[in-house]
Amino acid sequence: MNEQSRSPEFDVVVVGAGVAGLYLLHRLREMGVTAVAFESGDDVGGTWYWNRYPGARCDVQSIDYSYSWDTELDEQWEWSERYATQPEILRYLGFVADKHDLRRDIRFSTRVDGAVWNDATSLWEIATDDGATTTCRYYVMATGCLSVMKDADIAGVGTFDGEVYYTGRWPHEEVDFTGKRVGVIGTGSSAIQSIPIIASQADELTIFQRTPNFSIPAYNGPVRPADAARINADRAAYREEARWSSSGVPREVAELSALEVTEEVRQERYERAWQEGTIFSLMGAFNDILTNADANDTAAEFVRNKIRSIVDDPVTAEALCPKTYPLGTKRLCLDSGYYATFNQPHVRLVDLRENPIQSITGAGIDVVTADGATSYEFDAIVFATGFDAMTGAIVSVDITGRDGVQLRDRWADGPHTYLGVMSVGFPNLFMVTGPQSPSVLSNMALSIEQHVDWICDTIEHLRTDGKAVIEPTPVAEAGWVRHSNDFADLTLFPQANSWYMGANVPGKPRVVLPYLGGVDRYRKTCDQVVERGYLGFEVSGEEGTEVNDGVIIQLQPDVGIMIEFMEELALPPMDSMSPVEARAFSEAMAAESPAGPDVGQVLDGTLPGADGNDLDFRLYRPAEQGPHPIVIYFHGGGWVIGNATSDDALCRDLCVRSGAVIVSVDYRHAPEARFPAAPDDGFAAVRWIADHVDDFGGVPGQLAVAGWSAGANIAAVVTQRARDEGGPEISGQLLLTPVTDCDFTRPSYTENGDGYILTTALMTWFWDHYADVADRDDPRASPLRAESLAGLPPAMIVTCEFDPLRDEGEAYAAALADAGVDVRHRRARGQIHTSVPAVNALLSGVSVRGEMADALRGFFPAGVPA
Ligand code: NA7
Repeated sequence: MNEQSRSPEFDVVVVGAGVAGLYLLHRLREMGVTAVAFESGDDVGGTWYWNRYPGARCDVQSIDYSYSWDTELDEQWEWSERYATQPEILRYLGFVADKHDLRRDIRFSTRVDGAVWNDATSLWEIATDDGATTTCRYYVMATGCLSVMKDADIAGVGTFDGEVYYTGRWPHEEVDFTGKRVGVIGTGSSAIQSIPIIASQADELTIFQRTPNFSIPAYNGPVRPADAARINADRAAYREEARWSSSGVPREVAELSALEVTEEVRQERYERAWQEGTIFSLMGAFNDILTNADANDTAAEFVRNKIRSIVDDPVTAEALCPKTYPLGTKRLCLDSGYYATFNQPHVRLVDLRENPIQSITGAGIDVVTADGATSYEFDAIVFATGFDAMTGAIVSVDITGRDGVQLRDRWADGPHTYLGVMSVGFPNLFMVTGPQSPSVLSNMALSIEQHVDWICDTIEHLRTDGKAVIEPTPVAEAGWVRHSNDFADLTLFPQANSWYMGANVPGKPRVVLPYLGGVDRYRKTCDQVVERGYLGFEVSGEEGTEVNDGVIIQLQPDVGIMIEFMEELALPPMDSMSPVEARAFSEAMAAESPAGPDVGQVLDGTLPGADGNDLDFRLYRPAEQGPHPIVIYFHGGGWVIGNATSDDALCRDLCVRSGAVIVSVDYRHAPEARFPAAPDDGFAAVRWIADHVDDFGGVPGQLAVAGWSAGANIAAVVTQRARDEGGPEISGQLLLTPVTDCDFTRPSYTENGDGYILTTALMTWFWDHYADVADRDDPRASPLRAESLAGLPPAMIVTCEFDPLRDEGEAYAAALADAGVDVRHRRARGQIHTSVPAVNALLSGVSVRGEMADALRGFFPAGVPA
């Protein structure tokens, strides 16, 4: 018998008997595998077992925050309220445990202290606090996202002589504050739920607030008839809709920006969302509340005004108004009378930003004041100070993976996971709703089911395939962490010091912990990983090891969404159209695109082309006082489509960011005017503008060129001609995804020739309209083929990872550098040919455009106002 075939005591060990652990046990039993769950509490319930503080409730409606795997439950269990209290949820979980006889597989009052992977046996050895060790093939952490309390990092903790309570570890027996002076530290969800109830009992209640939270009324009561009707009409369909919604609760998806409606419409929507009383309604009122600071502020101000209208004392009201972070980037709270509690005479608020806690004393709490300190005396102090969220429960166990590596060390700079489910170096260890999964930003009950199903299906797959060990690859994991961070970077979440960011725990790395792509996208991705043969995993068994390496999502999140959207539209490919049709089509698309930013002045005019023809131009002048350097810009469109105004948004953006005048000049198009009409016009325009710098409000000697795609090709050619044909002097060239060559055999063509908007077929169509094959070697068509690139002005070249033109752009950057030209090159990760210019449509290109503008400023060291 070899080591690997040694049988473990259990196929699966589960840690935790909360919402996740219970469903896991059920599924595993159904699969016919042996499983045991260790639970430190003496009953089921997990978070609902521990959080017994007064007023504890779910903040997702109970009809949603409930199991869907047992459809009978919906008939057998009726929630008494929209938002059930903790005792009711605990009863529900107990009911489920009884119904499915799950307790017999749970070892209560047993804590897992350590887990060690044994490479020789391919088993986990689980150590529990009763001194026992249990071996298992698969080890599943179903430990919850908010189960390890954060240390109360306050001086003097432990010195208080009165009663001390922690919301996260509330006593099982009833606590009565009648007649007592009570202090509550913290104003998160736990405090906001418990404060009105504590206030109704206590003689005096003092709340110590470090950061105010946004809270909206739960309007709790019986399930609303409309909600009941909706779910009862077709429960299965409702649950399915929830699975494919972004938050795990079916909702209408907002299509409008908060900034594109009138104030009246905005207020009306916010009021409707407020009355709905769910944590998702306000955030979902518009499509940009979590991505656009200005949009967010309209919603935040709405809530602040509500607070001001509820709280009588204006100073207290202002102190309760959050102003230091965007709405929703700290967990939005749902309350039942929280703000109105502050109107009661025996309730007071201590704003710790003004008067920080000095220390906890035997008698109460001392805070620092302008003239020293004030002491508050209490009979009881309640710590509602939160949790070491998402990673705390996982790293609090000594988990030792391959080569003796501890998970907590591996995650010292933040969690590293693949799909939030597994981590490299920790084979067969699964996490339910781990970091970098939607978890706390979604309906947890639903996300738990999805994770449990995925994990159980994976175990089943391994068993039927005769495999025993699964582990993500470093490449797949790094890709997922990057993707999760990319999503976060599109949002306002990083702006808050929240537990989502790990910022509530001193010393914890500051990274966005939950996955922000939504439940639907996440589910689809997990499914795709499976469909693609467990992409990103190494799987092994007696017959050897199979590695299916790769990254599941490489595109920037918003670029991927845009491509999906375009695919859904199923538009005809441009290369199937005539040039006239293609131009009309592209104009129609442009008309739908968001506008660019405002600039100081926009001016339209004409100037002479190479052949006595008129060329339209549009000039964009910065708002700052001129004169300004001038950048002559050539639009994209494969020499066939586009005009002086077709890249309007990009030109505005460049103007605002660089502080230069941008002159977007048209040129004659193919096939009506084939090569070399376009670069001839480009060169004529540059010469003419150079001769009329004053008329354009420019600074003599400060003239650069820029372009995108075929426009960048023209910019590059013009720069060479200016060098070779006696000027004008060009200070720099900014080339965004340029066409530099006529060779379609480079890898970027084969890798990205289909599926990323600009296709090989379309490039072929462009070239065929533009230039005879015999002409394509000409450096005026393929500037990479110039005899020499020496002596050209500084260049900034941007290439995009998923662009057929990527490699020729990079070849040009390399050739320029070889020729001694000062070149800056940025390969934009996860971007496609058309995404960087998509101003105000895609957010991920912002940093690239910022760098482009920086480069422009660098071309004119002295001339641009800072
Ligand atoms: P939260 O939301 O983390 O709230 C904890 C609160 O305690 C928050 O207001 C903190 O202020 C405050 N706090 C934490 N440490 C201190 C110290 N040292 N001094 C003063 N104030 C402090 O935890 P909850 O239990 O309320 O809610 C957790 C989640 O459970 C909730 O979002 C729901 O999803 C369910 P800070 O904001 O850090 O300045």
